[in-house]
Amino acid sequence: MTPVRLRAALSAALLALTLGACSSSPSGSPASTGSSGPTPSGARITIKDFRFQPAELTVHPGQSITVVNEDSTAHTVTADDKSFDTKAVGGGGTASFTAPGKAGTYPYICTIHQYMHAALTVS
Ligand SMILES: [Cu+2]
Repeated sequence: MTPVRLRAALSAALLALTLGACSSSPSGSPASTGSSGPTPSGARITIKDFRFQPAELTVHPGQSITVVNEDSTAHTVTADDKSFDTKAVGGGGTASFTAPGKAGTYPYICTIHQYMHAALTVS
């Protein structure tokens, strides 16, 4: 091997090393940080014993929310500002509504039992 060829071979080897190091560097999966944000899907409000559960629910704008009435009497999920209203959901019944498109906290009540209240947060 002539010195020139040797140098060429060496630099080729170096190049390969460098490329190898590069391509195998930080291409790992972007560590999915178990975001403790709002549940993206399957949002649900359960009504039981004249109470909304959870009392505070956070959803995305426009998200669909299922309301499950586990009581034997009818209830409603009605925003104070009327931005959503399931109307009466019969005992054992299910309804759904769409969260407002605007971020904010929306207190709501059951219009039949107005001491029942809770809040929906859109963010
Ligand atoms: Cu009620």
